[in-house]
Amino acid sequence: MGLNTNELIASVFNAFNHNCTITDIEEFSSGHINDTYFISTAEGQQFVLQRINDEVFNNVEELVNNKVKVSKHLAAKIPELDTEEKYRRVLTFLPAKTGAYYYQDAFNKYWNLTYYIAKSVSFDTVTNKEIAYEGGKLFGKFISQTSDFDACQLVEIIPGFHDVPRRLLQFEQAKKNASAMRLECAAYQIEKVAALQEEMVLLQQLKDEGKIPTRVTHNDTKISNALFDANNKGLCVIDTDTVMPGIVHNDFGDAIRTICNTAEEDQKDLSLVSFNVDYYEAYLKGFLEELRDSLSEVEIQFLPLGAKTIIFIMGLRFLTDYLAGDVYYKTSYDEHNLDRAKNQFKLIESFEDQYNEILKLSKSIVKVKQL
Ligand code: GN1
Ligand code: MG
Repeated sequence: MGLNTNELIASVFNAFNHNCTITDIEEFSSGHINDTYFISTAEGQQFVLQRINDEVFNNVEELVNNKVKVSKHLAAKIPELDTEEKYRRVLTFLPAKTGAYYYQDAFNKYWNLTYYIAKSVSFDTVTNKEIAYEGGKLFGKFISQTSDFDACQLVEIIPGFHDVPRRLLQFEQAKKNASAMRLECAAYQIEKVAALQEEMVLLQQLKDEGKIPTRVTHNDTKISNALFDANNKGLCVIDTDTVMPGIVHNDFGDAIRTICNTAEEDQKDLSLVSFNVDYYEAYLKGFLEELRDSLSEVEIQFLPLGAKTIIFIMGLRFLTDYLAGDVYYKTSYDEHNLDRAKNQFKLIESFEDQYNEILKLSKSIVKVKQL
């Protein structure tokens, strides 16, 4: 990173309200959208400074408002904890010296600052059931603790974020404008979209018909957005950029998509990609332990479809971006988005191969609820 970038970051950091002196800056490379920096200070306090991508998010002030409101709501749920522990359980935003929870730099770019959550670990892939179970509890708790927060107070930051018919329209548009070469390379995945789409619009229909309720949902519950403590117990949900009104299936599904994939989402060697049903069971158990009483039977019944739909949506979005010429997600090489799409469609095939087993798990849980 060049000196100018560091100077810019330091000046942005100093525009926020804290009494710390910056000593070191390190870039985190994991997100696909924002730029994220880890800040160390002479006082020992560590921070996470983020430049928000204003092409993806065109209403950054509302986005920050959403995040801060939800964080304050969650912090109010744990009055018994001391401040230090509270900061480890809930993402805490710091205001800028202007009083706003964001800062706009000289290039009109928006930034926000949070405390770094100390003594925490995160996972890109899961290798044991315990993490899957704890992840289920953590994301389940996020939904249960926000269930008394009026979702209407949140702005729909990316309209139709998980709306399959809308995503399909974007895909059709990208297909029309795509190069012949990219269309050819993606031919198999394009066929998969056509084969799956009828089933994949069902959840949106149920939502539109009011058969599935709208709640506060996180909408980016990939397992790397869950932090765990040194004993692998769930600690804190991070990256609340997309917190908005949604259905429970979004959060269930995106966690399952990443927990049950035996490989990372851009693994090119598809023989390594398969769906781990044991982790599905462990996650489902943890998730329902926190949420079961507040979910309707219809919500529980459609959880497996929720998982399949979210895997499909991600495959579709990566594919759409590939066809559109890589305009949305950060990519490290030419075929990166195509590799991500191939990975997700392979995961769906493995999910389908084990569908009966997955359905049985959900059914046995619904039965237990009825007893
Ligand atoms: C994006 O930037 P990141 O990694 O938090 C995307 C999510 C996808 C995810 C796939 C606003 O999230 O929807 O699930 O990549 N966020 C947005 O890894 O599009
Ligand atoms: Mg995100």
